[in-house]
Amino acid sequence: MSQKIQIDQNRLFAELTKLSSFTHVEPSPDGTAVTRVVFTPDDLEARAWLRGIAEAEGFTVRVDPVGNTFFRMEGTDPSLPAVATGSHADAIPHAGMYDGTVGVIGGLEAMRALKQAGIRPKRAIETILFTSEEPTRFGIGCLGSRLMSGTLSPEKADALKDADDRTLAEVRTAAGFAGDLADVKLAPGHYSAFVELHIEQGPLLERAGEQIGIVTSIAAPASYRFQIQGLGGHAGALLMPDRRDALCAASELILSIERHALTIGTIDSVATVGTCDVYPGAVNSVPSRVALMLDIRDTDPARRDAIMAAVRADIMEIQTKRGVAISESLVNADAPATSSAAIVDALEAICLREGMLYRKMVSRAYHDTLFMASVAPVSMIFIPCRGGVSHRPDEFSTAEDIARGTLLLAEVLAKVGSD
Ligand code: HGY
Ligand code: MN
Ligand code: MN
Ligand code: MN
Repeated sequence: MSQKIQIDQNRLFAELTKLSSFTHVEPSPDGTAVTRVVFTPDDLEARAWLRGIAEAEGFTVRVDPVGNTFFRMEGTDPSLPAVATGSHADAIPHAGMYDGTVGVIGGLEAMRALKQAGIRPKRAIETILFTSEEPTRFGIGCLGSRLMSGTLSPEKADALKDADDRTLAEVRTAAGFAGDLADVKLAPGHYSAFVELHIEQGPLLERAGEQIGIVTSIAAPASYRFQIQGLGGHAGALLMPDRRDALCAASELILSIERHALTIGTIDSVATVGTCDVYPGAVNSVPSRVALMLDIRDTDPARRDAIMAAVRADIMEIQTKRGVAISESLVNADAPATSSAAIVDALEAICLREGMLYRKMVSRAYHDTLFMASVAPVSMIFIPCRGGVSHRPDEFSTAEDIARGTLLLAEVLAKVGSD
């Protein structure tokens, strides 16, 4: 006879806190930050520690050639495809301790709670630790889930380079992840459902006093590299009329991107230039070259592309007016994802039964679920985060909110695991 599912809130929060200790420690002006870049010693320490938790529970562990790690609890019918949850444990520089990790620790806790309650669905349950959800090291997000879903070719992936000009192939092999990336791709129907638990990374739930977000769709992310080539020179001797200052041209490009995202007419369009590398980078030398990276997203990819077309028209003008050459290269341009109506309905039914205050909503952040959506029916569970803050050291979610989201996750895994 199975009992009520109990989430061990204290253990959950203690494990999240421990996980945050695997970090590249550096003084951070804004509080205790977490930095855990893929395949660094901190990432490998975190992976080993998570593996220890899973093995102590008797879960089996599988690691694929790019380091995606699968913690598995068997069901009663091994012939059936499993259901899965999971998220990421890598963290961008100076980040908080909840982005991604809530979904990994929460997944392990949901599995332990089901086991503890004597609930063994017919389908196996897996918690997936996805490799490199953040674009920090190799410039593209969701590396592990892109390869699992076949959205990124193994050849292109292995040729990606980090800031030290080291390829993914070199870095992953040195970190102990060998093998052919072609083996990462999942066979069709490998999972019958995938549900990710994640902090909202926005303010809507907290503002409305709601406890749960049921994600109905995920906005479509794209990223581009721009190189602006001007003419450098001496900051004193090169007179203004003779200049072709790459940084001034880049500034006009950045403001063009902001203007078109603001004026396209919807709140669903967002565009960010998050990195700007200036060459030669000396105070008394006119910038000759600038490299920018643009992150642009929208729930409607056509609108996202319309913004890019408007920016390209401005680029033509900037080049002529300033005598610079601006080149663009695409990093990724992904489609949006739509959640499975059946899983959304299951989540809603559990919220109503358990008295959880919820809303259905769009995810404006991307997640591994965006790519899992092409290989399985998906949805996501959001919990509030204080002030909607994320990707900052002051990112915070309460133990109660994390436990509630984990309970909902355990309940929905039991449900879809029995379908
Ligand atoms: O950028 C994102 O949306 C995710 O947090 N990596
Ligand atoms: Mn360390
Ligand atoms: Mn993130
Ligand atoms: Mn995340």
